[in-house]
Amino acid sequence: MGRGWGRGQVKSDSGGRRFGEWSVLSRAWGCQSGEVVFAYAAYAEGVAEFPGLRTAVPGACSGAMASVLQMIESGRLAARQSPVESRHMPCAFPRPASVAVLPLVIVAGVGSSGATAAPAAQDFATRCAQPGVVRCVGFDDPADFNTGRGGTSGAYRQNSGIFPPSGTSDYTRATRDTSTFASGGSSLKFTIPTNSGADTSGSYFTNFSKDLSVQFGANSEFYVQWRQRFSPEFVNTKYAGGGGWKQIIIGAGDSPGAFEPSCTPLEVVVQNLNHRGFPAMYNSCTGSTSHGAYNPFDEPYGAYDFKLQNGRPSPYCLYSQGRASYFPPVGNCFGYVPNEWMTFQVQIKTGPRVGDEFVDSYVTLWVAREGKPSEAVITWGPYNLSAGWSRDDLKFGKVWLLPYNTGKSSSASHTTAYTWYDELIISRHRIADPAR
Ligand SMILES: [Ca+2]
Repeated sequence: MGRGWGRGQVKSDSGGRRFGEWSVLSRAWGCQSGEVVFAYAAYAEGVAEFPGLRTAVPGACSGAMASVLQMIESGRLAARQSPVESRHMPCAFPRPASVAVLPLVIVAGVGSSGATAAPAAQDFATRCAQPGVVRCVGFDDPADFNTGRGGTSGAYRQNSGIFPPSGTSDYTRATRDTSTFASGGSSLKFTIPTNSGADTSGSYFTNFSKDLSVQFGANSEFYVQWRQRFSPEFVNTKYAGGGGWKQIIIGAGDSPGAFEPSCTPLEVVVQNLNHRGFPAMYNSCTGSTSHGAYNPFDEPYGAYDFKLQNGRPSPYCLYSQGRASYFPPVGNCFGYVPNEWMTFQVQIKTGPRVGDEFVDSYVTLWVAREGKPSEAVITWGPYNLSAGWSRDDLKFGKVWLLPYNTGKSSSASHTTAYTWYDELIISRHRIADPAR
């Protein structure tokens, strides 16, 4: 088994193409003592193993990145997928000639998700009535706001419902709002109070079906669409300590007698990563053979950059644009817009299970502004989604809606913010955009 550092052993492809037999095992980055590293671990299946790295752009240092670096160096990645190495290199932009930079190995960002074109816009009731729809939640029925046994337990061990913020019995932060809604007379409103910790507001969850019969394992395909509205404060605040609020976690469904938490190997998450103001995605709470936990869907681009939303056309949505602006005319990231009902749709198409992964899978994210057609934002794959142990046989079957913000400091004061959800649909087929 040959292994080691070497320029000649890795071939580059800056165009985002899957490259030959090489695959990226893991990628992570971080900051420590003013240095930035990007660590790559790659392997050629059945042939050799090879770790590589490259330098990063300045300004990349942040607490969130540091935590990822710690994950590398603490051995959590190395233990899972030897060999993984990280090395410190000075921040460099553009990179100095004196700093050796290995060419990149690139895996994701191309291929076909097989997603069908969206049908013409339809209202919520019409969308829910389409063939293939497995669950619709309008947040118009009091039962949609099931708080189960109440107290600190909430809807634990139930099919759907609400959790209060962890350790509390506070049901004022995830509520039914009859004054602001996309349709039907009410919505699910989360309040993000000042001085709240990471679990700012609790969560809503639902299984894909009431009898747990509809779940998606290997070689399957499903779509999740929801409407979401953001207060200006929610979009514009960079919460101290926080890694950015989540929008949705799509993860393992319950089985009889087993209540699955939001943090599962399968989880596919949409998040306002680092409060950049636009949705990004990652996979897995545990990692698996091909990649670590919280594996971001950001695609290496050129010699030292990333596409943070790889489905965006030129001028793309690039990490380097953050120094000026991620948004038009500089960048082309699809950002959050306050005070309107945006629409989000995630497609997950799984390939066969191999070991602890659904290999050759695809994930797509579309986003639409209110009254506008949806646009592709992230098109990811072929990619190995983490699947967990075979014996657990976890399948996608549950969604969590929540503004959870990992690391958020409860000692920091911020203006109270709000986000609303409405018109949640889970379907076997592509879901139409909402009609005006
Ligand atoms: Ca509604």
